Amino acid sequence: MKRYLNYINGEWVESASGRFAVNTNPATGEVLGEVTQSTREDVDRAVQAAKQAQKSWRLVPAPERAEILYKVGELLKERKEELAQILTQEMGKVIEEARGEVQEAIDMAYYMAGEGRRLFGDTVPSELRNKFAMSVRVPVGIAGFITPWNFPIAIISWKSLPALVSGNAIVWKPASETPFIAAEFVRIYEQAGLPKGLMNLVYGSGSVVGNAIVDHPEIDLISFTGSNEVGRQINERAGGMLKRTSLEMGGKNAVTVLEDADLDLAVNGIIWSAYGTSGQRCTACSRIIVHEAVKDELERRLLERIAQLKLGNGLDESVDVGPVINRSSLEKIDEYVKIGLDEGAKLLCGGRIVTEDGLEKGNFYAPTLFTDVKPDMRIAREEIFGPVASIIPVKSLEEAIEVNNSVEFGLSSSIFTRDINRAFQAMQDLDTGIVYVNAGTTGAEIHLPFGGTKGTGNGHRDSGVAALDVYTEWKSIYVDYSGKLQRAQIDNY
Ligand code: UN1
Repeated sequence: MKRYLNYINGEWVESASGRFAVNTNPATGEVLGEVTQSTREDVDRAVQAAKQAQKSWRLVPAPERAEILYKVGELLKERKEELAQILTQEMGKVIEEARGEVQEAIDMAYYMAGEGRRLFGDTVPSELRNKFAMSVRVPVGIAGFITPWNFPIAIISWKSLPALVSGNAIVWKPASETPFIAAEFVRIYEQAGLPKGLMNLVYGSGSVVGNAIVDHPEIDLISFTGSNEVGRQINERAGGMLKRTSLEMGGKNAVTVLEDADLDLAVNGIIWSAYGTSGQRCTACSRIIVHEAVKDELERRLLERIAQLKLGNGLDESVDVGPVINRSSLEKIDEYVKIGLDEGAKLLCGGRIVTEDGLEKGNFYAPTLFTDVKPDMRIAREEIFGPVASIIPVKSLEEAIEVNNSVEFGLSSSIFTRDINRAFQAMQDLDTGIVYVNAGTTGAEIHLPFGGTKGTGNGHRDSGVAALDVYTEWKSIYVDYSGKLQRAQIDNY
């Protein structure tokens, strides 16, 4: 059986705990290998290595650091197909989407490598004569990463590439469900020539390894993507130590379909964003807010399309919807369907765990659609993270926006309309970090900021140039070349 070990200070090492956890394929239940389970001491060793390595890394010119990122991009590109296969086997998403996810990491590598020659600060006039003023970005120090299984290579690329190009070192705990792709990503850094100690991988549970990262006094910042519940705990623990936290959490994203929309296009956008990745994206569409004039027609077309979706092992190119990540997720989704039925929502299709056609060994849930859902029902407010969408009828654009904004999350939203005035009204009033017009709620590109308002995050952004704000401190520098004491705010007035 394949064994996966920690990567600390440039060495693949087993935890002293001697414990291993098995990793399985969610489509087949097959055991893929086992993974070392770490302790607080392992985290501390990783932090000491990171500290040592960061001392010299911060002095390496950023364009030189970026050379390694270009190499990472090249290696990812060369190994794209192989990485996509690994990703599908341990995470379950269909192979086409897995390729897309690896591409997201490639894009991020080249984009952040370009930052090596930018990392812009400001040069501004001083208010005094013969005095020079500028601000530069400097690394924060050691970044602790806790990342999820749903985008196991894209999300770590959003975090690690900007962190490294700006001169930080990393201690990373990947999700327990996706350890293999994590190891491959680290191997790519290794092959690209990243100096030892800058990228440390520590496997284990959130309660041991995750907490050890959050609590470690020498880790300067935490970047986390995952559930709200865990994000809040992290923020409380880290907040007391005045650590910077960048949190990317839940979503309850809606597609709004107005009465003038191109319905075929809207259906395509909804199917892709509600049932793609089996609904396990933070950006997934889980609410469909529809103008009552087109509700029946939209339902009819959606049902027709859902009936054609093929469930199965994501390695099969003809499959549209893969499994969900594990048994407990399957049960949680099923529980939400029961809650929806109890609340009086009307089930149009799906609503069950699939056990036929040889799928019984995997975690398959039938694509599910509810209608006549009220905005205050739990299925319309809470994140389900599975292939379940709810139709909520409304009478106007204003009502649609109100419903869209009524949830605690604010990640992504979308509107289908042909009316430019109403499209702009929506862009202005939809309270989410990402807004799409005439496209579904998924598909963010890496050179734009990724993140959300309200309960989705705490004001930071992953990816885009905004990511640099997470991994750098501003240093303001004044150079007085007048040769005398000049007092700001005094001598010039
Ligand atoms: C996520 O679900 O956490 O915009 C990330 C998208 C992808 C990233 C999703 N590019 O759907």
